[in-house]
Amino acid sequence: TSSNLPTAEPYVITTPLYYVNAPPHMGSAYSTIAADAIARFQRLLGKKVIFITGTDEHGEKIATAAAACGSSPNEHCDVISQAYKALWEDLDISYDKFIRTTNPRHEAIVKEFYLRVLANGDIYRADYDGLYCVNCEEYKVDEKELLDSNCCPIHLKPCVARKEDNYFFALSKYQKKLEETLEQNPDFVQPSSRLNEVQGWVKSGLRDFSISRASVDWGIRVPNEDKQTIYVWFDALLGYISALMEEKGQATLQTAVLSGWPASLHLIGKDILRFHAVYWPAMLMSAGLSLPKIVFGHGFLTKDGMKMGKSLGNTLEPNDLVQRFGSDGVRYFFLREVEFGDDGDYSEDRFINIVNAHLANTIGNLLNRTLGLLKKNCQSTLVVDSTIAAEGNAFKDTVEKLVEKARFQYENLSLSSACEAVLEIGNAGNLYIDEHAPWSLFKQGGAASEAAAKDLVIILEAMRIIAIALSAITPSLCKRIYTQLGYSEDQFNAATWDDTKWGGLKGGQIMAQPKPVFARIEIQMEGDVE
Ligand code: ME8
Repeated sequence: TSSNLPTAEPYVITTPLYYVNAPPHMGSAYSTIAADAIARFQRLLGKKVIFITGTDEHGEKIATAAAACGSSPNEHCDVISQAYKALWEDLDISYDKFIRTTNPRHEAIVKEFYLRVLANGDIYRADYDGLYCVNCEEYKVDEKELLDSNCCPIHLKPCVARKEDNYFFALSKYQKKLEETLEQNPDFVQPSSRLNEVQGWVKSGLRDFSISRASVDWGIRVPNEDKQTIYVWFDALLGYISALMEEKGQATLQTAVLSGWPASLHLIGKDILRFHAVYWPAMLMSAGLSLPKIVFGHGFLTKDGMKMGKSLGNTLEPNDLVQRFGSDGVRYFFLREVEFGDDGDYSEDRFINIVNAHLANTIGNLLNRTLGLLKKNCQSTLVVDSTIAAEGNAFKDTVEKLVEKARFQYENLSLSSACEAVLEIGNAGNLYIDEHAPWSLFKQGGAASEAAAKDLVIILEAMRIIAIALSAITPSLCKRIYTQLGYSEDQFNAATWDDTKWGGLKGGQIMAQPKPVFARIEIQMEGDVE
């Protein structure tokens, strides 16, 4: 029977599990938007996607943040974790699992994992003496990386000298295996410039790292120890596995792993590359679990050249952006404007220019003009199938090539180029309508009028294809386009990448009343009077 057939491997994609020391900012939103676009694209391809996000709630940094607000750590985590969920809702983030590391089921998984690594002989006790950055939650082993007065180069705050009796993970034992892994799987770390960086770290020699804290109370207890808690990173990374568990049933590594491990893609910022591409694979090897397939480290959103972040306080407020410009504008701008993998700077002028030019003009305006003409001349009804309308027409070939290009770029995680390819379809459509000028053909009547009616079908078919091919980037806008074309929301939700093939629109299909799908952002100049 069908239930005995092996199920296809799911596509498991993760964002970082964000610290709840402060509410989300545009940097956290950026990673999540990118992950969402990739998840949506994979769903279009027909994959069973498990999209994991969540919050990292233990450790010194969180305990300090809670105390500063006068809350208990638990209350504080509830509030901030909720703020993440609310923003994801406003940004149309289609996550499947939201894991909080204070979930008791996650804690059970962390302890089981710790005991496995211990049983494998990779945990020992020793004194640690070093410089610690609380904002990174990391001992700085390489003091050359620090700025003057032992300041952390990312957070610009002095690292503090710490001496503790801790448990250590024997990372150095995995040096050779990690070198081999990186050599044999050059796709493991992406983009490739980051692979070189990781190989450099590994080759320069790996040092064991401390995985417990005697000085921190807000954390998961080390099994059979009452004085030490597990280091946040030895806890949070396991969230990627525990998130896979069902809400009920046994909380064991085995059940979680069977639900979809290993991850297909960990999407992270380059600040936490060492944890994901060095520590995590070694931890997994020690516990006898498979490695994720790809770790992609994207760049930073910067402000005046410095990483935008909660600790520096130089952030851009995503809620504010969404309220002013809408989720589609925000998603589109960052995915289109920042070459995925590189750093990118935000400027409001640029934001408004790009979003208006691409979404309001190239796409929105073209759709609106075309539907207006169809209403006026054809009672909003398509005169013929789009396949017939496009017979022998080179425009169709152009669209097909661009769709192929977009797919290729999405598959390579080149999200900006994917947007570009889809927008090219819009540009081609604008060119086509301007060259053919159906509005004047309709005035001539007869055969000219028939040709004009076909031209409208051709443009609208291109719009339909855009609505699917861009739906991973701007889902709400694309849904509005699709329903303007006379489809239901359910039909939009059920569309797959196969539907980007030319020929979806059929003669007789009735379009909705034309109304703008994307409102131009009007700039309020300083000194403007209402
Ligand atoms: O590191 N530009 O959480 P975190 C782009 N809890 N992306 C940025 C960014 C910026 N300016 N600032 C932050 C942690 N990010 C750990 C992760 S995972 C098991 C534990 C994004 O809240 C980027 O993805 O500090 C970065 O890696 C992440 O937020 C750090 O989030």
